[in-house]
Amino acid sequence: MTDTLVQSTRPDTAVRRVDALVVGAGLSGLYMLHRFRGLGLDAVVLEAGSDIGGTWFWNRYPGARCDVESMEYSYSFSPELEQEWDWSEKYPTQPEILRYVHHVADRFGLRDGVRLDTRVASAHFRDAEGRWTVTTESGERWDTEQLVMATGCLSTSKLPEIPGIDRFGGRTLHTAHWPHEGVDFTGRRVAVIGTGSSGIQAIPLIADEAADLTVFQRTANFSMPANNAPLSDEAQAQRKQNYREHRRAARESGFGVPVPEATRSALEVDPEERRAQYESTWGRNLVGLLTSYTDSIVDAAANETAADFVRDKIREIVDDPETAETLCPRDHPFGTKRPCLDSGYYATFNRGHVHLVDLKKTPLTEVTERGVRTTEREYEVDDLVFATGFDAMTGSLAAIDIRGRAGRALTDKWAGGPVSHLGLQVAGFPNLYTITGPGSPSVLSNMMVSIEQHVDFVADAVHHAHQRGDTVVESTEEAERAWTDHVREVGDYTLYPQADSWYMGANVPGKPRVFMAYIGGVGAYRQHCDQLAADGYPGFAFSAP
Ligand code: NA7
Repeated sequence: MTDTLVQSTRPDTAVRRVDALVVGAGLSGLYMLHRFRGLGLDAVVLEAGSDIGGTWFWNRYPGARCDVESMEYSYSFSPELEQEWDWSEKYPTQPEILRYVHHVADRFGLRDGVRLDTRVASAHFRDAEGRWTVTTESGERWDTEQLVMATGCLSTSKLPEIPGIDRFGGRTLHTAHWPHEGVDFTGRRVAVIGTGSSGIQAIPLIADEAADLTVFQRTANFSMPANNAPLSDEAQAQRKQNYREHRRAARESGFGVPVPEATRSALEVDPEERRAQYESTWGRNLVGLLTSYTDSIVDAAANETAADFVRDKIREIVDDPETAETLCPRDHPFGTKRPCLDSGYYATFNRGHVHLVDLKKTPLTEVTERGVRTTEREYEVDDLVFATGFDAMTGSLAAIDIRGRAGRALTDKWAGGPVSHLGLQVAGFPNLYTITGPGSPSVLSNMMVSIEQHVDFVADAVHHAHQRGDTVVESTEEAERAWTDHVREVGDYTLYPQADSWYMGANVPGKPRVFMAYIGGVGAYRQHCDQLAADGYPGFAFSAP
Protein backbone atom coordinates (compact mmCIF):
# COMPACT_ATOMS: atom_id res chain seq x y z
CA MET A 1 0.00 0.00 0.00
CA THR A 2 1.12 3.53 -0.63
CA ASP A 3 -0.69 5.18 2.25
CA THR A 4 1.16 6.42 5.29
CA LEU A 5 0.08 5.64 8.81
CA VAL A 6 -0.46 8.66 10.99
CA GLN A 7 -1.15 8.16 14.68
CA SER A 8 -4.43 9.80 15.64
CA THR A 9 -5.18 11.40 18.97
CA ARG A 10 -7.20 8.31 19.88
CA PRO A 11 -4.68 5.67 20.88
CA ASP A 12 -6.82 2.76 19.65
CA THR A 13 -7.05 3.87 16.04
CA ALA A 14 -4.72 4.99 13.32
CA VAL A 15 -5.92 7.35 10.65
CA ARG A 16 -4.47 6.59 7.26
CA ARG A 17 -3.71 9.77 5.34
CA VAL A 18 -3.82 9.76 1.54
CA ASP A 19 -4.24 12.25 -1.27
CA ALA A 20 -7.17 10.45 -2.84
CA LEU A 21 -9.64 7.75 -1.85
CA VAL A 22 -11.74 5.98 -4.42
CA VAL A 23 -14.76 3.94 -3.33
CA GLY A 24 -15.32 0.90 -5.54
CA ALA A 25 -12.91 -1.25 -7.57
CA GLY A 26 -15.01 -1.71 -10.67
CA LEU A 27 -14.19 -0.39 -14.11
CA SER A 28 -14.37 3.26 -12.95
CA GLY A 29 -12.51 2.86 -9.66
CA LEU A 30 -9.59 1.05 -11.23
CA TYR A 31 -9.17 3.60 -14.01
CA MET A 32 -9.47 6.43 -11.45
CA LEU A 33 -6.66 4.83 -9.44
CA HIS A 34 -4.53 4.61 -12.57
CA ARG A 35 -5.11 8.27 -13.42
CA PHE A 36 -4.47 9.49 -9.86
CA ARG A 37 -1.24 7.53 -9.72
CA GLY A 38 -0.27 9.06 -13.04
CA LEU A 39 -0.57 12.46 -11.37
CA GLY A 40 1.77 11.29 -8.63
CA LEU A 41 -0.99 11.16 -6.02
CA ASP A 42 -1.11 8.75 -3.16
CA ALA A 43 -4.40 7.00 -3.97
CA VAL A 44 -6.20 4.01 -2.49
CA VAL A 45 -9.36 2.20 -3.57
CA LEU A 46 -11.70 0.78 -0.93
CA GLU A 47 -13.81 -2.11 -2.20
CA ALA A 48 -16.63 -3.86 -0.32
CA GLY A 49 -16.31 -7.08 -2.34
CA SER A 50 -13.74 -9.78 -1.82
CA ASP A 51 -12.27 -9.09 -5.24
CA ILE A 52 -12.15 -6.41 -7.95
CA GLY A 53 -14.63 -6.09 -10.84
CA GLY A 54 -17.65 -4.26 -9.40
CA THR A 55 -20.82 -5.13 -11.31
CA TRP A 56 -18.98 -7.96 -13.05
CA PHE A 57 -17.80 -9.38 -9.75
CA TRP A 58 -21.30 -9.55 -8.27
CA ASN A 59 -23.67 -10.37 -11.15
CA ARG A 60 -22.79 -14.00 -11.94
CA TYR A 61 -26.21 -15.38 -12.80
CA PRO A 62 -26.50 -17.75 -15.76
CA GLY A 63 -26.36 -15.84 -19.04
CA ALA A 64 -24.96 -12.65 -17.48
CA ARG A 65 -23.57 -10.70 -20.40
CA CYS A 66 -23.05 -7.10 -21.41
CA ASP A 67 -25.53 -5.66 -23.90
CA VAL A 68 -22.86 -3.49 -25.52
CA GLU A 69 -20.39 -5.19 -27.87
CA SER A 70 -17.10 -6.39 -26.41
CA MET A 71 -14.95 -4.21 -28.59
CA GLU A 72 -16.92 -1.15 -27.54
CA TYR A 73 -17.32 -2.08 -23.88
CA SER A 74 -13.61 -1.84 -23.16
CA TYR A 75 -11.11 0.80 -22.10
CA SER A 76 -9.80 3.11 -24.81
CA PHE A 77 -7.16 4.90 -22.76
CA SER A 78 -4.36 2.52 -23.74
CA PRO A 79 -3.89 1.65 -27.44
CA GLU A 80 -1.51 -1.14 -26.38
CA LEU A 81 -4.20 -2.69 -24.16
CA GLU A 82 -6.69 -2.40 -27.01
CA GLN A 83 -4.38 -4.23 -29.36
CA GLU A 84 -3.23 -7.00 -27.05
CA TRP A 85 -6.58 -8.09 -25.60
CA ASP A 86 -8.70 -10.48 -27.68
CA TRP A 87 -12.44 -10.85 -27.09
CA SER A 88 -14.02 -14.17 -27.93
CA GLU A 89 -17.64 -13.18 -28.61
CA LYS A 90 -19.61 -10.26 -30.01
CA TYR A 91 -21.16 -9.63 -26.57
CA PRO A 92 -18.89 -10.38 -23.63
CA THR A 93 -19.96 -12.77 -20.89
CA GLN A 94 -19.55 -11.82 -17.24
CA PRO A 95 -16.59 -14.22 -16.77
CA GLU A 96 -14.80 -12.78 -19.79
CA ILE A 97 -15.27 -9.18 -18.62
CA LEU A 98 -14.00 -10.18 -15.19
CA ARG A 99 -10.90 -11.76 -16.78
CA TYR A 100 -10.38 -8.50 -18.67
CA VAL A 101 -10.66 -6.47 -15.45
CA HIS A 102 -8.03 -8.69 -13.81
CA HIS A 103 -5.78 -8.37 -16.84
CA VAL A 104 -6.04 -4.58 -16.67
CA ALA A 105 -5.32 -4.56 -12.93
CA ASP A 106 -2.19 -6.69 -13.46
CA ARG A 107 -1.02 -4.90 -16.56
CA PHE A 108 -1.16 -1.47 -14.92
CA GLY A 109 -0.04 -2.68 -11.49
CA LEU A 110 -3.22 -1.61 -9.73
CA ARG A 111 -3.82 -4.44 -7.28
CA ASP A 112 -1.66 -3.07 -4.48
CA GLY A 113 -3.78 0.08 -4.44
CA VAL A 114 -7.02 -1.77 -3.65
CA ARG A 115 -8.24 -2.70 -0.17
CA LEU A 116 -10.75 -5.54 -0.53
CA ASP A 117 -13.51 -6.52 1.93
CA THR A 118 -13.69 -2.90 3.01
CA ARG A 119 -17.11 -1.29 3.00
CA VAL A 120 -17.28 2.46 3.54
CA ALA A 121 -19.78 3.52 6.21
CA SER A 122 -19.35 7.28 6.33
CA ALA A 123 -17.56 10.22 4.74
CA HIS A 124 -17.51 13.56 6.55
CA PHE A 125 -15.99 16.75 5.20
CA ARG A 126 -13.89 18.83 7.57
CA ASP A 127 -14.53 22.45 6.59
CA ALA A 128 -11.51 23.98 8.26
CA GLU A 129 -8.97 21.68 6.64
CA GLY A 130 -10.78 21.01 3.38
CA ARG A 131 -10.33 17.26 3.81
CA TRP A 132 -12.57 14.23 4.25
CA THR A 133 -12.67 11.68 7.04
CA VAL A 134 -13.81 8.35 5.71
CA THR A 135 -14.74 5.53 8.07
CA THR A 136 -15.21 1.92 7.08
CA GLU A 137 -17.69 -0.51 8.59
CA SER A 138 -14.88 -2.18 10.51
CA GLY A 139 -13.94 1.18 12.04
CA GLU A 140 -10.85 1.97 9.96
CA ARG A 141 -10.41 5.69 9.42
CA TRP A 142 -8.94 7.47 6.44
CA ASP A 143 -8.06 11.10 5.92
CA THR A 144 -8.16 12.18 2.30
CA GLU A 145 -8.13 15.31 0.19
CA GLN A 146 -10.03 13.86 -2.78
CA LEU A 147 -12.95 11.45 -2.51
CA VAL A 148 -14.30 9.71 -5.59
CA MET A 149 -17.44 7.62 -5.44
CA ALA A 150 -16.96 4.94 -8.10
CA THR A 151 -19.77 2.96 -6.53
CA GLY A 152 -21.65 2.11 -9.73
CA CYS A 153 -25.19 2.91 -10.81
CA LEU A 154 -26.65 -0.53 -10.24
CA SER A 155 -24.94 -1.89 -7.14
CA THR A 156 -27.51 -1.77 -4.36
CA SER A 157 -29.82 -4.68 -5.08
CA LYS A 158 -33.43 -4.78 -3.98
CA LEU A 159 -36.02 -7.36 -3.06
CA PRO A 160 -39.78 -7.09 -3.48
CA GLU A 161 -41.64 -5.39 -0.65
CA ILE A 162 -43.64 -8.46 0.27
CA PRO A 163 -43.74 -10.30 3.57
CA GLY A 164 -42.25 -13.71 4.20
CA ILE A 165 -39.03 -13.65 2.16
CA ASP A 166 -37.09 -15.06 5.14
CA ARG A 167 -39.69 -17.74 5.63
CA PHE A 168 -39.06 -19.64 2.39
CA GLY A 169 -37.67 -23.13 3.03
CA GLY A 170 -35.94 -23.65 -0.34
CA ARG A 171 -33.01 -21.86 -1.93
CA THR A 172 -33.34 -18.07 -2.28
CA LEU A 173 -31.13 -16.34 -4.85
CA HIS A 174 -30.72 -12.81 -6.18
CA THR A 175 -29.17 -12.31 -9.61
CA ALA A 176 -26.88 -9.61 -8.20
CA HIS A 177 -25.47 -11.89 -5.47
CA TRP A 178 -25.04 -15.14 -7.31
CA PRO A 179 -23.02 -17.89 -5.60
CA HIS A 180 -19.51 -18.08 -7.07
CA GLU A 181 -19.70 -21.86 -7.38
CA GLY A 182 -22.81 -21.60 -9.62
CA VAL A 183 -26.24 -23.09 -9.06
CA ASP A 184 -27.56 -26.36 -10.46
CA PHE A 185 -31.29 -26.26 -11.20
CA THR A 186 -31.48 -29.76 -12.63
CA GLY A 187 -34.80 -31.39 -11.83
CA ARG A 188 -36.00 -28.51 -9.68
CA ARG A 189 -39.11 -26.36 -9.61
CA VAL A 190 -37.97 -22.77 -9.97
CA ALA A 191 -39.67 -19.38 -9.69
CA VAL A 192 -38.04 -16.31 -11.26
CA ILE A 193 -39.44 -12.97 -10.15
CA GLY A 194 -38.52 -10.05 -12.42
CA THR A 195 -38.20 -9.66 -16.18
CA GLY A 196 -35.60 -6.91 -16.61
CA SER A 197 -32.26 -7.59 -18.32
CA SER A 198 -31.08 -9.98 -15.62
CA GLY A 199 -34.25 -12.09 -15.64
CA ILE A 200 -34.45 -12.06 -19.44
CA GLN A 201 -30.85 -13.27 -19.74
CA ALA A 202 -31.15 -15.91 -17.03
CA ILE A 203 -34.58 -17.39 -17.81
CA PRO A 204 -33.67 -19.36 -20.99
CA LEU A 205 -30.68 -20.98 -19.25
CA ILE A 206 -32.55 -21.77 -16.05
CA ALA A 207 -35.28 -23.29 -18.23
CA ASP A 208 -32.69 -25.61 -19.80
CA GLU A 209 -32.04 -27.21 -16.43
CA ALA A 210 -35.20 -26.84 -14.39
CA ALA A 211 -37.97 -29.42 -14.31
CA ASP A 212 -40.50 -26.63 -14.04
CA LEU A 213 -40.06 -22.86 -14.31
CA THR A 214 -42.58 -20.18 -13.42
CA VAL A 215 -41.78 -16.61 -14.44
CA PHE A 216 -43.49 -13.86 -12.46
CA GLN A 217 -43.76 -10.75 -14.62
CA ARG A 218 -44.82 -7.37 -13.26
CA THR A 219 -43.94 -5.32 -16.34
CA ALA A 220 -43.51 -6.81 -19.78
CA ASN A 221 -40.25 -5.57 -21.27
CA PHE A 222 -39.15 -4.90 -24.81
CA SER A 223 -36.41 -7.32 -25.76
CA MET A 224 -34.53 -7.83 -29.00
CA PRO A 225 -32.37 -10.73 -30.14
CA ALA A 226 -28.70 -10.32 -29.27
CA ASN A 227 -27.60 -12.50 -32.19
CA ASN A 228 -24.50 -13.19 -30.22
CA ALA A 229 -21.74 -15.06 -32.05
CA PRO A 230 -18.03 -15.78 -31.78
CA LEU A 231 -15.85 -12.89 -32.90
CA SER A 232 -13.77 -13.87 -35.87
CA ASP A 233 -10.07 -13.03 -35.99
CA GLU A 234 -10.70 -11.02 -39.16
CA ALA A 235 -13.48 -8.92 -37.63
CA GLN A 236 -11.36 -8.29 -34.59
CA ALA A 237 -8.26 -7.37 -36.60
CA GLN A 238 -10.27 -5.00 -38.74
CA ARG A 239 -11.70 -3.19 -35.72
CA LYS A 240 -8.27 -3.02 -34.13
CA GLN A 241 -6.95 -1.31 -37.24
CA ASN A 242 -9.66 1.34 -37.02
CA TYR A 243 -9.92 1.57 -33.28
CA ARG A 244 -9.08 5.27 -32.98
CA GLU A 245 -11.69 6.28 -35.51
CA HIS A 246 -14.27 3.99 -33.92
CA ARG A 247 -13.61 5.35 -30.44
CA ARG A 248 -13.96 8.88 -31.72
CA ALA A 249 -17.32 8.05 -33.26
CA ALA A 250 -18.48 6.43 -29.99
CA ARG A 251 -17.48 9.49 -27.98
CA GLU A 252 -19.32 11.83 -30.32
CA SER A 253 -22.48 9.72 -30.48
CA GLY A 254 -25.67 9.96 -28.42
CA PHE A 255 -25.49 6.67 -26.54
CA GLY A 256 -21.76 5.97 -26.73
CA VAL A 257 -22.29 3.46 -29.53
CA PRO A 258 -21.66 4.65 -33.09
CA VAL A 259 -24.81 4.36 -35.19
CA PRO A 260 -25.91 6.33 -38.25
CA GLU A 261 -27.59 9.60 -37.34
CA ALA A 262 -31.34 9.74 -38.05
CA THR A 263 -32.53 12.48 -40.37
CA ARG A 264 -36.27 11.89 -40.66
CA SER A 265 -39.35 11.52 -38.52
CA ALA A 266 -40.80 8.01 -38.15
CA LEU A 267 -44.12 9.53 -39.22
CA GLU A 268 -42.96 10.94 -42.54
CA VAL A 269 -42.02 7.60 -44.08
CA ASP A 270 -44.55 5.07 -45.32
CA PRO A 271 -45.18 2.00 -43.15
CA GLU A 272 -43.42 -0.39 -45.52
CA GLU A 273 -40.22 1.60 -45.59
CA ARG A 274 -40.35 2.06 -41.82
CA ARG A 275 -40.78 -1.63 -41.28
CA ALA A 276 -37.80 -2.37 -43.55
CA GLN A 277 -35.73 0.11 -41.55
CA TYR A 278 -36.71 -1.49 -38.22
CA GLU A 279 -36.06 -4.92 -39.68
CA SER A 280 -32.54 -3.84 -40.64
CA THR A 281 -31.79 -2.94 -37.02
CA TRP A 282 -33.35 -6.09 -35.54
CA GLY A 283 -30.69 -8.19 -33.90
CA ARG A 284 -27.95 -5.67 -34.70
CA ASN A 285 -27.51 -3.80 -31.41
CA LEU A 286 -29.31 -2.26 -28.45
CA VAL A 287 -29.83 1.23 -29.84
CA GLY A 288 -30.50 0.88 -33.58
CA LEU A 289 -34.27 0.62 -33.27
CA LEU A 290 -34.47 3.65 -31.02
CA THR A 291 -32.17 5.79 -33.14
CA SER A 292 -33.79 4.97 -36.51
CA TYR A 293 -35.80 8.19 -36.54
CA THR A 294 -35.33 11.62 -35.05
CA ASP A 295 -38.52 11.51 -32.99
CA SER A 296 -38.60 7.91 -31.69
CA ILE A 297 -37.99 8.95 -28.09
CA VAL A 298 -39.81 12.28 -28.11
CA ASP A 299 -43.06 11.67 -29.97
CA ALA A 300 -45.58 9.12 -28.71
CA ALA A 301 -46.95 8.27 -32.15
CA ALA A 302 -43.49 7.84 -33.64
CA ASN A 303 -42.48 5.68 -30.71
CA GLU A 304 -45.57 3.54 -31.06
CA THR A 305 -44.41 2.44 -34.52
CA ALA A 306 -41.27 0.94 -32.98
CA ALA A 307 -43.24 -0.56 -30.08
CA ASP A 308 -45.69 -2.14 -32.56
CA PHE A 309 -42.82 -3.61 -34.50
CA VAL A 310 -41.44 -5.36 -31.38
CA ARG A 311 -44.89 -6.56 -30.31
CA ASP A 312 -45.38 -8.13 -33.76
CA LYS A 313 -42.05 -9.91 -33.34
CA ILE A 314 -43.15 -11.28 -29.95
CA ARG A 315 -46.38 -12.59 -31.47
CA GLU A 316 -44.39 -14.26 -34.26
CA ILE A 317 -42.14 -16.07 -31.79
CA VAL A 318 -44.55 -17.07 -29.02
CA ASP A 319 -46.95 -19.89 -29.98
CA ASP A 320 -49.70 -19.36 -27.41
CA PRO A 321 -51.56 -16.13 -28.27
CA GLU A 322 -52.51 -15.41 -24.66
CA THR A 323 -48.93 -15.81 -23.44
CA ALA A 324 -47.74 -13.64 -26.34
CA GLU A 325 -50.15 -10.86 -25.37
CA THR A 326 -48.99 -11.02 -21.75
CA LEU A 327 -45.40 -10.67 -22.95
CA CYS A 328 -46.26 -7.62 -25.11
CA PRO A 329 -45.32 -4.38 -23.33
CA ARG A 330 -48.08 -1.81 -23.41
CA ASP A 331 -47.59 0.37 -20.38
CA HIS A 332 -44.49 2.32 -21.37
CA PRO A 333 -43.10 3.73 -24.62
CA PHE A 334 -40.35 1.69 -26.28
CA GLY A 335 -36.94 2.55 -24.83
CA THR A 336 -38.19 4.43 -21.78
CA LYS A 337 -37.27 1.40 -19.71
CA ARG A 338 -33.93 0.03 -20.78
CA PRO A 339 -34.67 -2.46 -23.57
CA CYS A 340 -33.04 -5.88 -23.29
CA LEU A 341 -30.98 -8.05 -25.61
CA ASP A 342 -31.79 -11.73 -25.27
CA SER A 343 -30.85 -15.15 -26.52
CA GLY A 344 -34.06 -17.09 -26.93
CA TYR A 345 -36.09 -15.37 -24.21
CA TYR A 346 -39.51 -15.27 -25.89
CA ALA A 347 -39.13 -18.75 -27.40
CA THR A 348 -38.55 -20.11 -23.89
CA PHE A 349 -42.28 -19.64 -23.27
CA ASN A 350 -43.01 -22.22 -25.99
CA ARG A 351 -41.51 -24.91 -23.78
CA GLY A 352 -44.05 -27.03 -21.93
CA HIS A 353 -42.46 -26.72 -18.50
CA VAL A 354 -42.23 -22.90 -18.58
CA HIS A 355 -45.16 -20.84 -17.30
CA LEU A 356 -45.82 -17.10 -17.15
CA VAL A 357 -47.72 -15.36 -14.37
CA ASP A 358 -48.96 -11.82 -15.00
CA LEU A 359 -48.50 -9.95 -11.72
CA LYS A 360 -50.48 -7.01 -13.07
CA LYS A 361 -53.54 -9.26 -12.96
CA THR A 362 -52.63 -11.28 -9.87
CA PRO A 363 -50.07 -9.39 -7.76
CA LEU A 364 -47.66 -11.13 -5.41
CA THR A 365 -48.89 -11.06 -1.85
CA GLU A 366 -46.27 -13.02 0.10
CA VAL A 367 -43.51 -15.57 0.15
CA THR A 368 -44.54 -18.72 1.98
CA GLU A 369 -42.54 -21.64 3.40
CA ARG A 370 -43.10 -23.50 0.14
CA GLY A 371 -43.09 -20.83 -2.53
CA VAL A 372 -44.88 -17.64 -3.45
CA ARG A 373 -48.48 -16.60 -3.24
CA THR A 374 -50.33 -14.25 -5.54
CA THR A 375 -53.85 -12.90 -5.08
CA GLU A 376 -54.96 -16.01 -7.00
CA ARG A 377 -53.01 -18.97 -5.55
CA GLU A 378 -49.83 -20.36 -4.05
CA TYR A 379 -47.00 -21.61 -6.31
CA GLU A 380 -44.85 -24.30 -4.70
CA VAL A 381 -41.21 -24.24 -5.80
CA ASP A 382 -37.78 -25.47 -4.70
CA ASP A 383 -35.84 -22.36 -5.70
CA LEU A 384 -36.79 -18.71 -5.65
CA VAL A 385 -34.76 -16.43 -7.93
CA PHE A 386 -35.13 -12.70 -7.45
CA ALA A 387 -34.18 -10.75 -10.58
CA THR A 388 -35.72 -7.68 -9.03
CA GLY A 389 -33.10 -5.08 -9.81
CA PHE A 390 -31.53 -2.24 -7.90
CA ASP A 391 -32.02 0.99 -6.02
CA ALA A 392 -30.41 2.59 -9.04
CA MET A 393 -28.05 5.56 -9.31
CA THR A 394 -28.52 6.98 -5.82
CA GLY A 395 -28.89 3.80 -3.71
CA SER A 396 -25.19 3.17 -3.16
CA LEU A 397 -24.51 6.82 -2.35
CA ALA A 398 -27.41 7.03 0.08
CA ALA A 399 -26.13 3.88 1.82
CA ILE A 400 -23.06 5.84 2.97
CA ASP A 401 -23.43 8.59 5.55
CA ILE A 402 -21.98 11.38 3.37
CA ARG A 403 -21.81 14.82 4.98
CA GLY A 404 -20.49 17.93 3.28
CA ARG A 405 -19.98 21.47 4.52
CA ALA A 406 -21.50 22.24 7.94
CA GLY A 407 -22.32 18.56 8.38
CA ARG A 408 -25.10 18.58 5.77
CA ALA A 409 -26.11 15.08 4.73
CA LEU A 410 -26.22 14.22 1.04
CA THR A 411 -29.48 12.35 1.63
CA ASP A 412 -30.92 15.55 3.07
CA LYS A 413 -29.80 17.62 0.09
CA TRP A 414 -31.22 14.95 -2.25
CA ALA A 415 -34.48 14.46 -0.35
CA GLY A 416 -36.43 15.74 -3.36
CA GLY A 417 -34.26 13.84 -5.87
CA PRO A 418 -30.63 14.21 -6.90
CA VAL A 419 -29.24 17.62 -7.84
CA SER A 420 -25.74 17.96 -9.21
CA HIS A 421 -23.34 19.85 -11.39
CA LEU A 422 -22.75 17.65 -14.45
CA GLY A 423 -23.69 14.55 -12.45
CA LEU A 424 -20.16 14.81 -11.12
CA GLN A 425 -20.25 17.09 -8.12
CA VAL A 426 -22.74 18.38 -5.57
CA ALA A 427 -22.47 21.94 -4.28
CA GLY A 428 -21.48 21.94 -0.62
CA PHE A 429 -19.56 18.67 -1.00
CA PRO A 430 -16.08 19.85 -2.03
CA ASN A 431 -13.64 17.41 -3.64
CA LEU A 432 -16.37 14.76 -3.76
CA TYR A 433 -16.91 13.30 -7.20
CA THR A 434 -19.56 10.84 -8.39
CA ILE A 435 -18.44 8.83 -11.42
CA THR A 436 -21.39 8.43 -13.81
CA GLY A 437 -23.55 10.02 -11.14
CA PRO A 438 -27.20 11.09 -11.49
CA GLY A 439 -27.38 14.06 -13.85
CA SER A 440 -24.84 12.60 -16.28
CA PRO A 441 -25.49 10.37 -19.34
CA SER A 442 -24.30 7.32 -17.35
CA VAL A 443 -26.91 4.53 -17.64
CA LEU A 444 -28.22 5.94 -20.91
CA SER A 445 -24.88 5.24 -22.52
CA ASN A 446 -22.18 2.71 -23.13
CA MET A 447 -20.86 2.91 -19.58
CA MET A 448 -17.23 2.53 -20.64
CA VAL A 449 -17.40 5.71 -22.70
CA SER A 450 -18.97 7.63 -19.84
CA ILE A 451 -16.67 6.17 -17.18
CA GLU A 452 -13.50 7.13 -19.02
CA GLN A 453 -14.79 10.62 -19.74
CA HIS A 454 -15.75 11.24 -16.10
CA VAL A 455 -12.53 9.83 -14.70
CA ASP A 456 -10.48 11.94 -17.09
CA PHE A 457 -12.48 15.05 -16.18
CA VAL A 458 -11.89 14.46 -12.46
CA ALA A 459 -8.18 13.78 -12.89
CA ASP A 460 -7.77 16.89 -15.05
CA ALA A 461 -9.73 19.09 -12.62
CA VAL A 462 -7.69 17.91 -9.64
CA HIS A 463 -4.46 18.44 -11.59
CA HIS A 464 -5.62 21.93 -12.59
CA ALA A 465 -6.33 22.79 -8.93
CA HIS A 466 -2.95 21.54 -7.79
CA GLN A 467 -1.18 23.50 -10.50
CA ARG A 468 -2.88 26.63 -9.19
CA GLY A 469 -1.70 25.75 -5.70
CA ASP A 470 -5.24 24.90 -4.59
CA THR A 471 -6.52 21.76 -2.91
CA VAL A 472 -10.28 22.25 -2.94
CA VAL A 473 -12.54 22.04 -6.00
CA GLU A 474 -16.19 22.78 -5.42
CA SER A 475 -19.14 23.29 -7.71
CA THR A 476 -21.10 26.48 -7.16
CA GLU A 477 -24.79 26.51 -6.22
CA GLU A 478 -25.56 28.47 -9.40
CA ALA A 479 -23.82 25.98 -11.66
CA GLU A 480 -25.59 23.13 -9.91
CA ARG A 481 -28.98 24.80 -10.26
CA ALA A 482 -28.45 25.57 -13.94
CA TRP A 483 -27.28 22.03 -14.72
CA THR A 484 -30.07 20.36 -12.77
CA ASP A 485 -32.65 22.52 -14.56
CA HIS A 486 -31.08 21.63 -17.89
CA VAL A 487 -31.16 17.88 -17.11
CA ARG A 488 -34.85 18.16 -16.20
CA GLU A 489 -35.75 20.24 -19.26
CA VAL A 490 -34.10 17.85 -21.67
CA GLY A 491 -35.66 14.86 -19.89
CA ASP A 492 -39.11 16.45 -19.97
CA TYR A 493 -38.81 16.94 -23.72
CA THR A 494 -38.68 13.13 -24.10
CA LEU A 495 -41.01 10.26 -23.30
CA TYR A 496 -38.74 8.88 -20.55
CA PRO A 497 -40.65 10.44 -17.63
CA GLN A 498 -43.77 8.52 -18.67
CA ALA A 499 -42.38 5.15 -17.60
CA ASP A 500 -42.37 3.67 -14.11
CA SER A 501 -38.70 2.88 -14.53
CA TRP A 502 -35.68 2.75 -12.29
CA TYR A 503 -34.43 5.77 -14.30
CA MET A 504 -37.34 7.54 -12.56
CA GLY A 505 -36.77 5.91 -9.17
CA ALA A 506 -40.20 4.32 -9.61
CA ASN A 507 -39.11 0.81 -8.56
CA VAL A 508 -38.30 1.92 -5.01
CA PRO A 509 -41.29 2.85 -2.87
CA GLY A 510 -40.99 6.40 -1.52
CA LYS A 511 -38.12 7.40 -3.82
CA PRO A 512 -38.70 10.83 -5.41
CA ARG A 513 -39.94 10.53 -8.98
CA VAL A 514 -37.19 12.27 -10.93
CA PHE A 515 -35.63 11.33 -14.27
CA MET A 516 -32.11 10.84 -12.99
CA ALA A 517 -30.03 10.52 -16.15
CA TYR A 518 -28.99 13.16 -18.69
CA ILE A 519 -30.40 12.42 -22.15
CA GLY A 520 -28.53 15.16 -24.01
CA GLY A 521 -26.13 12.52 -25.39
CA VAL A 522 -22.57 11.61 -24.50
CA GLY A 523 -21.19 13.62 -27.43
CA ALA A 524 -22.85 16.90 -26.47
CA TYR A 525 -22.10 16.27 -22.80
CA ARG A 526 -18.41 15.67 -23.48
CA GLN A 527 -18.20 18.81 -25.58
CA HIS A 528 -19.72 20.82 -22.74
CA CYS A 529 -17.30 19.35 -20.19
CA ASP A 530 -14.30 19.90 -22.48
CA GLN A 531 -15.35 23.52 -23.01
CA LEU A 532 -15.59 24.10 -19.26
CA ALA A 533 -12.08 22.69 -18.78
CA ALA A 534 -10.74 24.82 -21.65
CA ASP A 535 -12.34 27.94 -20.11
CA GLY A 536 -10.72 27.35 -16.71
CA TYR A 537 -13.66 25.51 -15.11
CA PRO A 538 -16.42 28.13 -14.75
CA GLY A 539 -18.98 26.87 -12.24
CA PHE A 540 -16.22 25.39 -10.08
CA ALA A 541 -14.61 27.30 -7.21
CA PHE A 542 -10.97 26.59 -6.38
CA SER A 543 -9.46 27.32 -2.99
CA ALA A 544 -6.79 26.33 -0.49
CA PRO A 545 -7.99 26.37 3.13
P1 NA7 B 1 -34.39 -4.26 -13.62
O1 NA7 B 1 -34.22 -3.90 -15.02
O2 NA7 B 1 -34.71 -3.20 -12.64
O3 NA7 B 1 -35.51 -5.40 -13.56
C1 NA7 B 1 -36.09 -5.79 -12.35
C2 NA7 B 1 -37.31 -6.60 -12.63
O4 NA7 B 1 -37.88 -7.02 -11.41
C3 NA7 B 1 -38.39 -5.81 -13.36
O5 NA7 B 1 -39.06 -6.66 -14.23
C4 NA7 B 1 -39.28 -5.37 -12.22
O6 NA7 B 1 -40.59 -5.07 -12.59
C5 NA7 B 1 -39.24 -6.60 -11.36
N1 NA7 B 1 -39.62 -6.29 -9.99
C6 NA7 B 1 -39.02 -5.40 -9.15
N2 NA7 B 1 -39.67 -5.37 -7.98
C7 NA7 B 1 -40.69 -6.24 -8.09
C8 NA7 B 1 -41.73 -6.64 -7.21
N3 NA7 B 1 -41.83 -6.11 -6.00
N4 NA7 B 1 -42.61 -7.55 -7.65
C9 NA7 B 1 -42.50 -8.07 -8.88
N5 NA7 B 1 -41.55 -7.72 -9.76
C10 NA7 B 1 -40.66 -6.83 -9.36
O7 NA7 B 1 -33.08 -5.00 -13.06
P2 NA7 B 1 -32.12 -6.00 -13.83
O8 NA7 B 1 -31.19 -6.56 -12.83
O9 NA7 B 1 -32.88 -6.95 -14.65
O10 NA7 B 1 -31.34 -5.09 -14.84
C11 NA7 B 1 -30.71 -3.92 -14.41
C12 NA7 B 1 -29.87 -3.33 -15.49
O11 NA7 B 1 -28.69 -4.11 -15.64
C13 NA7 B 1 -30.43 -3.33 -16.86
O12 NA7 B 1 -31.28 -2.32 -17.17
C14 NA7 B 1 -29.17 -3.20 -17.71
O13 NA7 B 1 -28.75 -1.87 -17.70
C15 NA7 B 1 -28.22 -4.03 -16.98
P3 NA7 B 1 -41.00 -3.52 -12.90
O14 NA7 B 1 -40.40 -3.26 -14.27
O15 NA7 B 1 -40.35 -2.66 -11.85
O16 NA7 B 1 -42.46 -3.50 -12.86
